Formats: sequence, C-alpha cells, structure tokens
Amino acid sequence: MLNPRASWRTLALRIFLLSLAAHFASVAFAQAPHHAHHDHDDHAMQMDANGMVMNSNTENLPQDCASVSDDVSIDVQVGREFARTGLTYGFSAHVWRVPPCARLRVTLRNLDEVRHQWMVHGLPKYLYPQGMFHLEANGRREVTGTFIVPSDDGTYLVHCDVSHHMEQGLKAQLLVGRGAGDLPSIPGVSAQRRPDSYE
Ligand SMILES: [Cu+2]
Repeated sequence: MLNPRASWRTLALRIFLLSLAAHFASVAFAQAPHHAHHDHDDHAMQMDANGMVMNSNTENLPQDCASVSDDVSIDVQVGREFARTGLTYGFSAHVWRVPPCARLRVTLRNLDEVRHQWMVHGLPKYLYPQGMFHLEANGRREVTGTFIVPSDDGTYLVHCDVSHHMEQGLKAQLLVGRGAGDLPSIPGVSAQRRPDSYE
C-alpha cells in the first residue's frame, strides 16, 4: 500500500512535469507559425531580433561571371555620429569599391536607436528580386549578409529606405570595377544635381 503522502508528491511532480511540457510545447507552437510565415513570405528573407537580410546570395553566379573573383568583407557603421554638416544620419563610409564578380559580405552596425538599412539597387533581377540586396539592422544591433556583384563596371545606389533617411544623409554608392561615375548628392562625394529618385 502506497503512503498517501508519497502518492500526493508523485501526483504533484507529475502535474509539474506536465505543465513544464505544456510550456515548452506552447513555446514551440508559438515559434512554428513564425518560421512558416517567413518561409512563405519570401524565401530570400531572413529575419531575427537583430534585423533582416533580404536576397542573400553566396553561391549563385551572375551570368557574366565565370567564378567568384574575390571575397570582400566590409564593415559599415550607421548612425547620427557619422552625419555630415546639415544632415541627420551618416554611414561610416559613403563609397565602397569591389572587383567585378566579387562576393561581398557586408556587416551593418547600427549605432542609433532607430532602425537603419543598407539597401543596394540595380542588381540583376534574375538573381535578386527587384534587383535588390538589403540589410536592415534594428536599433543598436548588427546584421551581416552576402551577395555577388556582376562583372560590368557599374555604380550602384546604396541607401536607407526608412522614411526620409536617404535625404537625411543615408545615401551612398558601391562601385564595381571602375564604376560608372558618381551618383548625385552622395555625402562627402558629390553635389546635389537633381531631386533624388530611385524608382
Ligand atoms: Cu535609416
């Protein structure tokens, strides 16, 4: 015959273990639709507490590249402390140069409390949806992503697409090979020639 106290303890322990299991199950359940949502949303989007990487590409070559020519890493800081005179925000650099067909690994470190982006436009659309590669770092977080540039000499617009951030200083350029000239109104590089448009 079991000691009634012992069986009560056993029951209490079972209830405790069951509630623990239920807790973990609910955590797992809460996370599952989260992942499913992002997979469904866009295969090329990775998101976590630090921010987002969109259209990451470490393997697929642009059609005009026989191989990856070089692996280049850049560290980009973004925040108010890099703002030029008259502007609110800035990147730690506003021009980057990479060889044709380079694989470029970009780490974006956001020193501000507001979120910022490092968004490149004009990439081949058969590799990068909307011709875009895009990092977004939440406040005081950092995000890293990689993409492969084409072989042509080209100048690509890089900016932060958060409302008004580009006009407030977050406009930059990525030069592949010899580039194709400077874009207008790049802080520290070029004067404003016409209102910004990147559509
Ligand atoms: Cu921004």
